[in-house]
Amino acid sequence: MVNVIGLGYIGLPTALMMASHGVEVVGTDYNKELVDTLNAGRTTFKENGLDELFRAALDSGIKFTSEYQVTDTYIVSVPTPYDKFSKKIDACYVIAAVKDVMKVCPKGATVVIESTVSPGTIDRFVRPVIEENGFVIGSDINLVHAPERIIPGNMVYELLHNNRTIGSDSREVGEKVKQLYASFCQGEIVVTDIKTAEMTKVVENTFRAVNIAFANELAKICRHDGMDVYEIIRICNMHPRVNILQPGPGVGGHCISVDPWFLVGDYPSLTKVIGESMKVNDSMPDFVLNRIYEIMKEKGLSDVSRVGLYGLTYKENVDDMRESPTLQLLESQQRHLAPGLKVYDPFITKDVVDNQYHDLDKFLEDVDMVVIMVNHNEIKENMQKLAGKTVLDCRNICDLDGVYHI
Ligand code: SAJ
Repeated sequence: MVNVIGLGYIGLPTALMMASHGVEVVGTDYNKELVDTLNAGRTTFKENGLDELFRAALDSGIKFTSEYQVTDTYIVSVPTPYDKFSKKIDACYVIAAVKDVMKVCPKGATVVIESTVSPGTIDRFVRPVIEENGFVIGSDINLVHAPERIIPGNMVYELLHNNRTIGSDSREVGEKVKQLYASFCQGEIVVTDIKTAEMTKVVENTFRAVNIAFANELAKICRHDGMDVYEIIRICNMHPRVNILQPGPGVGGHCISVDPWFLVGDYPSLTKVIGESMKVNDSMPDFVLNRIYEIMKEKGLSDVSRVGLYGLTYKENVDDMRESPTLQLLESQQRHLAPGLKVYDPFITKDVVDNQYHDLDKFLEDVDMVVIMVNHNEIKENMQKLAGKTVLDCRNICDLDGVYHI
């Protein structure tokens, strides 16, 4: 039986996927409310195909609880934030989860860390916890790192089809865990050592962060000198060896905006490109805010409270607001003591910020300028409703006349 620890954005779909592919699974989370919601037959976030997967897993007998189980395999999938000051990984949740696993796990168990961690984290923080509990790693407890790679918005498909990496001290243990993931994963599963697995995961997200930062910097250059960044990127990407990502209002989520900082925190003198890239991405909400004021001036608009931000989540078609550029922009605007901007997002049904709307038509009635922050399908489908408004399109999805860009 597999005990999946942490039933958030990664742990839950992973547990469901394994259960619906014939693995006996118990999901554990310290958040009792979350466990109650799952036991009441409801998922805790929106994701393509998640509800269907949930039902299949329930039919296969998955269980949810707050208790750690006595079993032979544990998958730890808890958040790994970074310390805002040192930029280093904050491994407290991983450490706490492994400590709790140690209280119940029998000799011979395998502990798989799925959470993204910086290279060396498992050596520095996880091994000592296991050893302090009197276990010898390799003979009493097997330790494995199997970082997840799925993208919110397409998690279920990617769980099935993405290639995976398994890091282990021993090839035999790595191969055993590979078989477990192969119960559902149709991609190639590479077995390597733990530190290489740690580094590859962080490098993948850093590569994407640096590429987005490059696009964001191009957007700033092009804005400065009146060039069309989207047309330039489109043409450059026709070159067989160029693949530039898209500029945007900022980089959010718990991954691309977090993981590269781990490297900056651990290797400060060696991460010039990465560090500067993260700063460029972090500067984008302020860049958009300045752009709003610039456009308002040009259009003779003086009432900031009649500007509306369309989109509150960190990216399209998800209900996840972690590190959302819209939230960053609002925070920055509040520092200017200006009246609040209005906000609407079809995916956010609870009240989370001031001046938030839950009805698109009412939101549009109350604003003269709309800032497209996220490329939700719903926004694309309702684009005609923005006709006649001043529109700042931060995602290059609006084809109305006279639209402004970042
Ligand atoms: N963004 C841009 N321009 C782009 C692409 C993205 O501004 O061209 C922005 C998005 O709007 C969003 C942020 O970047 O705010 C991050 O979104 P994302 O779609 O790039 O990535 P995440 O954070 O949702 O998921 C990433 C993925 N990593 C890679 O593609 C290398 C996913 O595969 C990982 O599993 C995930 O991080 C993770 O959990 O680590």
